[in-house]
Amino acid sequence: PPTRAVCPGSFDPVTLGHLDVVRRAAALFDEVVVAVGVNPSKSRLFSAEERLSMLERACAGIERVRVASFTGLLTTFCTENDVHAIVKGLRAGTDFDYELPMAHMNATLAPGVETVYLPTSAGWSFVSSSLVKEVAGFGADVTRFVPDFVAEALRARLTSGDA
Ligand code: COD
Repeated sequence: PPTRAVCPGSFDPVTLGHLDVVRRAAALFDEVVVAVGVNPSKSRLFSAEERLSMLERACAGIERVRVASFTGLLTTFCTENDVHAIVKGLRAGTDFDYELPMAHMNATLAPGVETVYLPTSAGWSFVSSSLVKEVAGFGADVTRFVPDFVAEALRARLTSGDA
């Protein structure tokens, strides 16, 4: 049977670090679903619809990748979509400390769904959605860290006064 993995995240917004992990996951599995977790109790800069449409545009050229969103548990999404692996990127030890309990929890909730970690590519090791938002908010050029249209969306959102 085909192997199917999920790359889950908040993607608020998608960065070139995320896309690097997605591309590398696509080389390892038959199909990769990039899934935006929608948690209405968390405040985000971009709405779920905006995050999804930015991801769709960013992933359009990557073969064997599709984009989806989910509410509720990641493991429910995995079971319902016949996903066998959860792929996460690790930037530093702090990512590992945050991710390991989630891997154990997810493995307990959905036995058989494995979590697979990919070490960040060195060039993206310091790139996170939150730092990109912070420096973009101070007017820095973030086109080195996110797709051009995401940089434009950040500029529009962070200078419009409604952030
Ligand atoms: N290089 C490599 N990897 C990176 C980089 C980079 N520069 N930047 C981010 N990543 C990786 C992150 O390590 C992460 O694996 C992934 O990309 C997504 O990152 P974010 O920040 O967009 O997303 P998170 O960490 O906020 O996503 C959290 C989830 C939505 C996956 C999580 O909260 C979840 O599963 N929620 C659903 C509810 C649920 O099931 N909860 C119980 C979990 S046990």
